[in-house]
Amino acid sequence: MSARGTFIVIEGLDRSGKSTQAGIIHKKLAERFGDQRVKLIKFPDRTTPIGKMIDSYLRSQSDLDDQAIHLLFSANRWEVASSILSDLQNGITIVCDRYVYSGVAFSASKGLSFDWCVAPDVGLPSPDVVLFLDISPEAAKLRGGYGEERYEKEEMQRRVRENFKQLGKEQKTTKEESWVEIDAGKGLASVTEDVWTAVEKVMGQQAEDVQKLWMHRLKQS
Ligand code: Z5A
Ligand code: MG
Repeated sequence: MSARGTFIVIEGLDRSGKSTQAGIIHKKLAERFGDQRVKLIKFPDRTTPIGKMIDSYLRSQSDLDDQAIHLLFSANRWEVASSILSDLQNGITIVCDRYVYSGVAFSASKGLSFDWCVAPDVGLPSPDVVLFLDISPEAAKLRGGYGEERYEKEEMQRRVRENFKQLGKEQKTTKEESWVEIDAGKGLASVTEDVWTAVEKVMGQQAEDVQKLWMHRLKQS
């Protein structure tokens, strides 16, 4: 059993229930280990100066080149990377609502190359598990429809889903961190049960050192 915290990432399509599940896991873990031992974080973090630029872009209140917004999303993670690392090392478990996988899946769906999209996130703290909430764009749409933000269009969501699946495939090959696909189209109780089963499986099983994400990609080039 490792003394450091576990880094749990929740990813998935829009309306797949990421924020709902992140909240539930955070609550359950806090009940089990205490409030001080578990933190809930979310990307984009719209509260920082970089996050405010992202928020304005997502609401179509400002325009940016695809490359520029991609780098801002990554910088928004780097600005808290050292605090994630120190929390994990201090035994705090982190539940993270979206991470690098959203970064690559969304930007690549706009036509940027996969490798280019991956590069700025290389070296960030590596999650111990990625719970990918999978849902068809049609089923997601039934959950109140897509909102008003820039990427909330069915066609784009379809391409984003393919990109997530590609990342999952690569993850399984490299075994760098574990990728668990969860059918998020089911009812809330059933999805919650599947998510909790996956969380319980990884809690405390991680290596003592936090790995740096996707470092093997640097060695390839
Ligand atoms: N983005 C990016 O491009 N690059 C990056 O690096 C990052 C993000 C990090 C904003 O993200 C955008 O940023 C996003 C990706 C891009 N683009 N889009 N589009 P965001 O995280 O701020 O988006 P959000 O609006 O907060 O979350 P969401 O993805 O749309 O929703 P969700 O968190 O997955 O779902 P939810 O809010 O938990 O649930 C949605 C509804 O479904 C709600 O009414 C629930 O009560 C209901 N629900 C939940 N679970 C169920 C089940 N099982 N059954 C039925 N109903 C359910
Ligand atoms: Mg959300």
